[in-house]
Amino acid sequence: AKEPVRVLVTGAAGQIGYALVPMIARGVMLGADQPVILHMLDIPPAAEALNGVKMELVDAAFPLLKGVVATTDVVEACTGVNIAVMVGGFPRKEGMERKDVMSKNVSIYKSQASALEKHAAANCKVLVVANPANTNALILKEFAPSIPEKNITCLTRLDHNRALGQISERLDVQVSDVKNVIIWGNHSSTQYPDVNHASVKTPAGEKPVRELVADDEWLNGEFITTVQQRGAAIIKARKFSSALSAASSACDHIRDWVLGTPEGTWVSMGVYSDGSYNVPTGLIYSFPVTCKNGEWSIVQGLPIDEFSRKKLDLTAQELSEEKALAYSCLS
Ligand code: NAX
Repeated sequence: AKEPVRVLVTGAAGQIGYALVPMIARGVMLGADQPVILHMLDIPPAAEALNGVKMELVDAAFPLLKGVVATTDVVEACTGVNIAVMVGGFPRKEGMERKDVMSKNVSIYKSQASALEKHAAANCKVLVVANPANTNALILKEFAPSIPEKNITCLTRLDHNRALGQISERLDVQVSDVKNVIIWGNHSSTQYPDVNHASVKTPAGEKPVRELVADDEWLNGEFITTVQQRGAAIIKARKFSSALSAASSACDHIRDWVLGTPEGTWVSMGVYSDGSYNVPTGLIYSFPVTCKNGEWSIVQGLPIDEFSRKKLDLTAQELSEEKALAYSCLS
């Protein structure tokens, strides 16, 4: 039998946490043959609710779940973890300045970076979900210098999956037959959902999405804004932000990273830029990646047209500004 993998979920008493922990305990993230021990962290005001989540995990009698740590102590939470899913953060409340929200999250991610660096298992893989996701991940990277930068990522898979969903609905095809969309850049409304290299499996073989949709106006307009603004549309409809789709996409992100992407398929992940596609280094930016043997690599050599170039640069620009704002909170 396999040794259990320890998975940390921060903000585990929140909405995404509540959807995510049962998925992990059922094997959705790491496979149906992989036992897990869940580490759940939240802050003291949420301690009682967190304990309620722990009670429900016990009550669900998940065969793969070999233990649960529920704590408000960041050191206890981080000790020995192999995977860390960082969902906890400070939300933007009405009337708050961007700088104030950034400042709260910078201090959270700075201290959690140190705890992970000191106490997590060697080679721990980190996924930051909490917003501003790319910049929180960058702060975590800066303050955990001994964790390899390849191990620190942020979630743009939800945006990627939203793009697949929109194409599938538009063409009335199975979502599993659509592949290789790309989310470039920031997990924000400047992200660029790109279908220029995406394809659909048809009885006549793989066909480009652009050819099948045959409506560049929609693909360059409404499709992009729908994906960019989907989070707001969910809040409007549900009165709460996306939770089940965020949790499911976080599982997809980790599963593909650990177990690999299928041959011929790529996914989107926020990773530390190495300058590929002339994206500035020093940013956590979403790229198309393939994964093998527990490592991601950026898909190289895709042609970028002028329309796309502008959009790649715009979202990079926003990330540079967020980075500057985050650094101004440190001093
Ligand atoms: P909730 O407010 O329901 O839950 C957040 C939880 O984090 C709360 O239980 C809170 O007590 C806890 N928390 C706060 N500070 C903490 C700290 N220092 N250490 C540990 N826990 C802490 O928010 P939820 O809807 O679950 O969303 C969580 C985060 O995901 C938010 O930042 C949200 O903006 C972000 N999202 C990111 C997405 C992505 O694709 N990257 C999509 C979904 C979501 O909007």
